[in-house]
Amino acid sequence: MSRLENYVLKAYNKPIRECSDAELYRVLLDLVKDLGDGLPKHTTKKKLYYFSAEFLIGKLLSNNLLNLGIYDEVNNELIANGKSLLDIEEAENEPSLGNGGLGRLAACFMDSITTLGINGDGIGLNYHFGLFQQVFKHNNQLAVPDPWITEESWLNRNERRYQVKFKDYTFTSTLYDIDVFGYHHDKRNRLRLFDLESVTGDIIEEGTIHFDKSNIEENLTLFLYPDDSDHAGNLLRIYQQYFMVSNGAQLIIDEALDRGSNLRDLADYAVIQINDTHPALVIPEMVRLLTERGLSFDESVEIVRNMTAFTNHTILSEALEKWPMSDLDEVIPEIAKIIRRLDEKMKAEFPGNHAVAIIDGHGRAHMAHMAIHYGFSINGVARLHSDILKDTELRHFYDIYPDKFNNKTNGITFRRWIMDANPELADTLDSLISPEWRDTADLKPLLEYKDDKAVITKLRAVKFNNKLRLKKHLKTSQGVDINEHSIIDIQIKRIHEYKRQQMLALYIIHKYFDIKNGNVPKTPITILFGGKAANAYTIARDIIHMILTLSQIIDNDPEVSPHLKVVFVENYNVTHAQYLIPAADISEQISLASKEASGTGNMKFMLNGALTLCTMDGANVEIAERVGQENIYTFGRDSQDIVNLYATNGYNAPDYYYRDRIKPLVDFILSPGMLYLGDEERLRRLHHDISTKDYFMALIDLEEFIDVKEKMYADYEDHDNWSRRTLINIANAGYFSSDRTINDYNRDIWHLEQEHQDIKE
Ligand code: Z2T
Repeated sequence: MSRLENYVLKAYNKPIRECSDAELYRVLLDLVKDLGDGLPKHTTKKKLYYFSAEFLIGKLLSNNLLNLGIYDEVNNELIANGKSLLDIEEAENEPSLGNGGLGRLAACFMDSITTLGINGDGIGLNYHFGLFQQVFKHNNQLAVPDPWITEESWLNRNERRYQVKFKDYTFTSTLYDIDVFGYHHDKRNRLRLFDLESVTGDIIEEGTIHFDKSNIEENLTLFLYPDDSDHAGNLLRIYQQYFMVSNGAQLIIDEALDRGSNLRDLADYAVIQINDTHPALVIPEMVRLLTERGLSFDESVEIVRNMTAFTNHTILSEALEKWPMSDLDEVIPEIAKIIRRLDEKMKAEFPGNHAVAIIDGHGRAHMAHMAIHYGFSINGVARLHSDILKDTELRHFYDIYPDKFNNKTNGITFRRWIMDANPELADTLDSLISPEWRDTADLKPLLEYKDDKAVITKLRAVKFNNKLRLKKHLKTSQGVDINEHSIIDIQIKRIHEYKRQQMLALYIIHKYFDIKNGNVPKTPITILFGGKAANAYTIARDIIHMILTLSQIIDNDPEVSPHLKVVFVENYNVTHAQYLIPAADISEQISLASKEASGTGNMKFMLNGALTLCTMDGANVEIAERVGQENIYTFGRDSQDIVNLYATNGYNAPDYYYRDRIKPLVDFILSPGMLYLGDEERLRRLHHDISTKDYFMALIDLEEFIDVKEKMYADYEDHDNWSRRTLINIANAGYFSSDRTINDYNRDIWHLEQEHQDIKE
């Protein structure tokens, strides 16, 4: 009897084929957890702690089976019994414990850390409600709570508890662990998610996200903040952050003592990577804990400095956290005191250098500044971004600490983003270049086939099958029909003005006019958007509304709809991404240059054989460098231009709005058809914003964008050459494996030994 049959029989006393998908999900969950418990523990002295407010892990079942090396075995057995893993995974809720790129990066990193045999845990919070679920009603985004935790889940209750002291409360935490398995590796790591017993979810009214923000006891870990690099935080956010880092710091000390540390040598036992500033309070907290245990302040500060490294993920100033000292005094007065001492210490060392102060002239504490002074490393997430930090945003810090600055270009885990999301492409690669790429991420050998007609044809067939799979998925998930023979052109990411979804919408208006004028595209075009807007970010919600209304106008127009379709995927998340990305022909990476720190969707599309349409921003620069100008479409002002325009106030939206090719497109937002179907207030506000302010300069690159898109669609008609270029993109994607990124972090920052004990099948 097989392992699975055995588990099923024990649980339900019946054979596999008589079980429901939900029953099989439960059994597989138990089976994987038991397998995990049987794996050996790490034994190294030094351990990594990756602190992050977000871990956007996505569904775990098939990924865990894959990493444990039993995916095929289990899948085949299920198929033989008339079941399918894909259907079974429908029973799993997606844990959406992240907003976007930053949280997903943390999840990819945990996969790679474990796969590379590094002893490292993730430290975070067990939010009872993940990022809100997006529902469209009357072409508007509504935010509905996401109670993702069910009776059976990947969470394992841990008996560890810690006291966390605030001015008005002392809480006792609870801890939940989620196992992280490495691919072809036999030692697991864990996500350590701290929680509070008194948070129950009872204070949520059915279907709303309103709750009593002053009731800290009942809502501290209730919600993930729906912010993606904008909008100020508040007291509850300080509560969350301190709760996370205090638990994490206590855990580090306990585990280090267990492994033989005497605290003076703590930096030999632990290294902390802080994922943007959300966990920066770990610095004063660790100082507090060490001084409480008898070390001097200066000694403690040096230990903490030697064990803490900081990653910056944005230059948008709204997202650089600055806490009013008065707020810190109100919530965590002891920590506020330590921050004042850290500020004095640094001011004594750099007198008169106001640009690098922790506490500024308005009494606000700059979390990034604290993390740079009192850590040993600061890195950006793509080469261009790291250069901008050095030259512009953090240049005063670069002047005093040149050696702390380094770059770590982001990456993505190939386990989820090709093996799991695109099995047909993965199998095709196996047959062409041998399955070794699954361990090395080396796809370069594929280049040998770039002029092989049969291979090119095969890649095209794989892409078509993935379009069919997406078609089926969209039909069942939102009742939408797409044409599998159309060009699939996708922009999926958080909705933000700097990412310029509004610019793509203006292109669509151009195309709509063009088709009305009789210029029908040879191949029909489907443009898909996906992404959530922070609910308080009005203009972002207006952009969603505009696109939904526009798509309705196109659907209703029989002259246009056979040639152009616009779909806004509802509730975009990791699960949807895994269907969308493999089906794409065109990857839209059109942020205003200098604003997108890296991007990681760009890498996922490239790996899955889409061609990139992009500005020279974030990691797009490095993608272009690797594939060569013939295999990518770039346009628009470069980051130096844009940085200069901001510095000199040199952009004036009306200069562009009144151009002949632009004004009719923007004005269509207020056309009778749009106003008839849409919400006048939203449309007027958006039109006014774009034509008078356009803070993120959607209009500056619009004409070039239209021209390059037309060229791209025309080039698509040379099918063989197009597919040949997708092959070149896939072959050059190896650099963007997060295994490479993590190797770089380890070589330059963490210096941990890797335990190599492969469980190769
Ligand atoms: C986020 O997803 C990102 C940056 C943030 O700055 C916050 C959030 Cl929630 C505070 C993104 C960047 O926008 C993106 O360019 C980058 O690829 C990603 O982080 C991972 O580094």
